[in-house]
Amino acid sequence: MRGTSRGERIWFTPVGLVVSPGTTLHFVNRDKGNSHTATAYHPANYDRLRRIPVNAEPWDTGFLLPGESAEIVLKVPGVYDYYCIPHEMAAMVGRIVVGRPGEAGWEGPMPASNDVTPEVMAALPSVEDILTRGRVK
Ligand SMILES: [Cu+2]
Repeated sequence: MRGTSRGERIWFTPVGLVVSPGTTLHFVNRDKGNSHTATAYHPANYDRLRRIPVNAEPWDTGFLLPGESAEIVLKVPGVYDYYCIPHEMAAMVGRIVVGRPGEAGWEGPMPASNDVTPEVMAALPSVEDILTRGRVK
């Protein structure tokens, strides 16, 4: 989680990442000027449409103050999209690919819907790009 000193721009970096199933991920707020969340798109989180694999556990870090962090473990293969609650409108979103397409149970990415804006969809790197580069800044 990053941001400019006056908060004109905020973002997740990397915005796209591929990991193996069972990897522990740390969300760290390195933005001195803002609190952020990393929140999975899922009905359990504010009744959003699911954008993680059907058998995956949804997560919501809650608000992380500057310097705070939270960790999650992603076990189910597939594509996970998440957002920052106060900054989703600024397209502060990210995508994690767990495993590779074709692995048992692999699911995603979810198609566009009325639940997310075109700006959010445009900010999510493609699965192909993430798989090719490993991490998208
Ligand atoms: Cu944020």
